[in-house]
Amino acid sequence: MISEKENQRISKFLSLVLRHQPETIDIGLDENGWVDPELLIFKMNQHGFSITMEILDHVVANNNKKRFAYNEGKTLIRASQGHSVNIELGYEPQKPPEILYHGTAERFSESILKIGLEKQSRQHVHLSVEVETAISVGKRHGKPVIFEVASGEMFVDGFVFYFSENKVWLTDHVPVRYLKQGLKGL
Ligand code: HQG
Repeated sequence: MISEKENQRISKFLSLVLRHQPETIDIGLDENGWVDPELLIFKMNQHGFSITMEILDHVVANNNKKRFAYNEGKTLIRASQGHSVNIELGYEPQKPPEILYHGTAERFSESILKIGLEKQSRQHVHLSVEVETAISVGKRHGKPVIFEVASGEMFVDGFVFYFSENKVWLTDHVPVRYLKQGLKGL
């Protein structure tokens, strides 16, 4: 169908327009982040891509983190998390596991240990069940460090957690008292 390289190129561009800058191709997202896939294809093709519904299906199905999802009738498409644009994902609050992980770069540790985990430009702080996921997320920013988050305790204390369709845990802020830096053996 398309090469892995092309798959990644389209996927990266979809992340850009569906999470951060829909105006790049002159589309708007609705209040829940959705857009009509036909319109998305049309606009992408006006901006140097050559994609079809089959290709979009392929990218959605084969994305390594399942970043994009259709609604039930496949009349809409959106990114399942990771937005910096202000949209309401509409996930129901969920009880998280006792421990979750956040991977970041060493140079951010000092600030994180002072003020906790902030969502920065995104809409949520992103946490994972698997420590391996946190390590690879941390590596994107530099020399990785891992924080263990006492998410079970946070939940008991009234903090709200969401679980995205592609299995990323989301919350607004993690205060320092729920954080523990480092992992045995890392
Ligand atoms: C750091 C990827 C200083 C935070 C992943 C992170 C994820 C602080 C950076 C998703 C801080 C923000 C999100 C503080 C947080 N002081 N630095 N107080 N609080 N930070 O990219 O979590 O591949 O916005 O640790 O899988 O790295 O894009 O967030 O290093 O789920 O689909 O500020 O992106 O998914 O960076 O990554 P990001 P993230 P995709």
